[in-house]
Amino acid sequence: MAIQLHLGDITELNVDAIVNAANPTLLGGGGVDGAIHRAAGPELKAFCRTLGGCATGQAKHSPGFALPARWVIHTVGPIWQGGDQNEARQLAHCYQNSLVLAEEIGANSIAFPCISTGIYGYPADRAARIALDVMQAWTARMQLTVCCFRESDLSHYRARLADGRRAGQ
Ligand code: AR6
Repeated sequence: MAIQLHLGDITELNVDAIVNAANPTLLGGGGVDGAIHRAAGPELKAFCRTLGGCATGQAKHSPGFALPARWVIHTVGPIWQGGDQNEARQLAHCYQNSLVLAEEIGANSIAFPCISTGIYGYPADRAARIALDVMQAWTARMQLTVCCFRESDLSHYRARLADGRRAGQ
């Protein structure tokens, strides 16, 4: 199955699992995290209190509560510090660990935001390459969507996917 690109609000997507770009407390924040908590309702925060936080690169799941998605997979992206602090590896771990967890809980479809590219400052084009490198290995197992909130992010993904097609991937 081809990777789907979507421009819009991830909280509206009717998929089995949406991924949240959270912080290590898992207790909510701004950006997509704030939007997910608002749309899911206060039960999400109450549930997340029981999860005991999450380390960078790891993932934990919760129900979606009032969201159309059945589950939320919370992952914590790296804060961009210039690129020599293992950020690329940690970002790849976010995608990989979210996918492993999604498969464990039985999700057949999953939507990702552009993790770390907002408040955490990761350069969007580099992040798109990492995200797609990990996702490409999962296309036979799950329906994958990248949910971009900004047109510019969508352009990065479109360009990367077109490069891949030209290279015969
Ligand atoms: N749907 C989809 N994508 C969105 C939405 C939405 N409703 N809202 C924003 N984005 P960010 P980070 C995009 O800042 O960089 C929080 O406070 C946004 O345009 O949400 O990983 C957490 O608690 C960008 O492309 O997450 C952490 O403290 C992408 O989501 C911190 O921010 C990620 O931007 C995490 O920072």
